[in-house]
Amino acid sequence: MRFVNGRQRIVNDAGPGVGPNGSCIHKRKKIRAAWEAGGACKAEKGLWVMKHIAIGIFGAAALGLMASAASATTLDTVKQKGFIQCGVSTGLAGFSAPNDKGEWQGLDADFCRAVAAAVFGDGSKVKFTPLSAKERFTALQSGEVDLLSRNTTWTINRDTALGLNFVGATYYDGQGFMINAKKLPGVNSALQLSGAAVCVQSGTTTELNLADYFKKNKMEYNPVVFEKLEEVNAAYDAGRCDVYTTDQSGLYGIRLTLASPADHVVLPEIISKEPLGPAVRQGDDQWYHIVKWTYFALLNAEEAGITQANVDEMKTSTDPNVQRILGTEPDSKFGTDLGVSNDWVVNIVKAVGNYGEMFERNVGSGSPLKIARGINALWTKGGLQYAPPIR
Ligand SMILES: N[C@@H](CCC(=O)N[C@@H](CS)C(=O)NCC(=O)O)C(=O)O
Repeated sequence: MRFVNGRQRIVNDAGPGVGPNGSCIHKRKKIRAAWEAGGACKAEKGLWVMKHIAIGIFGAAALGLMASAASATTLDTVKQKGFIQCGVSTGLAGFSAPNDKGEWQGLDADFCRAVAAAVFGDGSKVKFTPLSAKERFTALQSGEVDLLSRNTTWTINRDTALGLNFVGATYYDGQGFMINAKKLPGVNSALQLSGAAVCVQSGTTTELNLADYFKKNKMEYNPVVFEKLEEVNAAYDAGRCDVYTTDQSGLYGIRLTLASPADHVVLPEIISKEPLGPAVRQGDDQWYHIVKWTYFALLNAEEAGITQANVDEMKTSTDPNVQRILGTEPDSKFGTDLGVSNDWVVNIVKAVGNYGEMFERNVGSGSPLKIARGINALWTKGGLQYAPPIR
């Protein structure tokens, strides 16, 4: 097989992750040097000492403020501002993308609404921050967003060194390849891709798995790397690379946005495990539990047959499991133990439906993507989606 794009073209390598900003340290050093210089001048010595005392007092006050800000939980700050700031993608169909009215739609966007419904009883109390792959972790670490719900793979590095806590896998995925079948007739396996130019987004597990896969199979490839999704999509659509690789769900979403979707086929190989899920910052157990149990509530609701349409009716159910889930059993306190109201699951399901409904509406049969439930079916239906009980 001869590939049209056989030349090495690394278009925009994002490089390593963003570290802490050193410019403040530099500024602080400069200020200190200026103070020391002031201290050397005899006439200003008294003033210098007074200034240092004042700095000490203000510094202590500032530290006090910082300490109280640090001890304010995410739930407190979210409640105070009245909404959840949710980090999403810049626009990936099925997961998080604005519609023509500018409303964010998709499985990840709806998960943000589910958390808002648990916290506020109102799924609309969310603001969305679109983030590229490279920007997403800094946005969560710095507190710019309260929650990252952005087709992000749960890995050990992200769960430890990056200071995040993943709450689970809201979508079990794997990495795949897409080609333009008109341009590459006869290619029906990724193992035929040696020598190909491969479009990929930087700052992703995709980039790393791609290297592993070609190395393991002793094949050559030319990475064509961009930071922004629209750049990768445009390059692939313009035929600047032979192959597009990302999470398989992403390929189906991206295919819909291409000039002629029907020309493109997703190859059968899945080369990695990509458990995609929401993540929060480490160090705030209560918030972690709220987000984690929102996910489990969505699954438990589906398993118990509680839907957006029947949730009000289900409130009168005498089934003890349904009563525990919906907070209708006498002396129910699972919600308040979590830090939300006892009807939190009622509010979640009213806002977005149960997990199955969210799946079908956004990526499944009710969506243009038409992805089968597959391994994302409930464990009771042979899938991997399994939640601990509400009891
Ligand atoms: N799941 C992988 C890949 C996630 C990813 O960022 N994929 C790209 C390509 S589908 C994407 O969603 N881009 C959207 C954007 O940058 O807004 C990861 O967590 O590293």
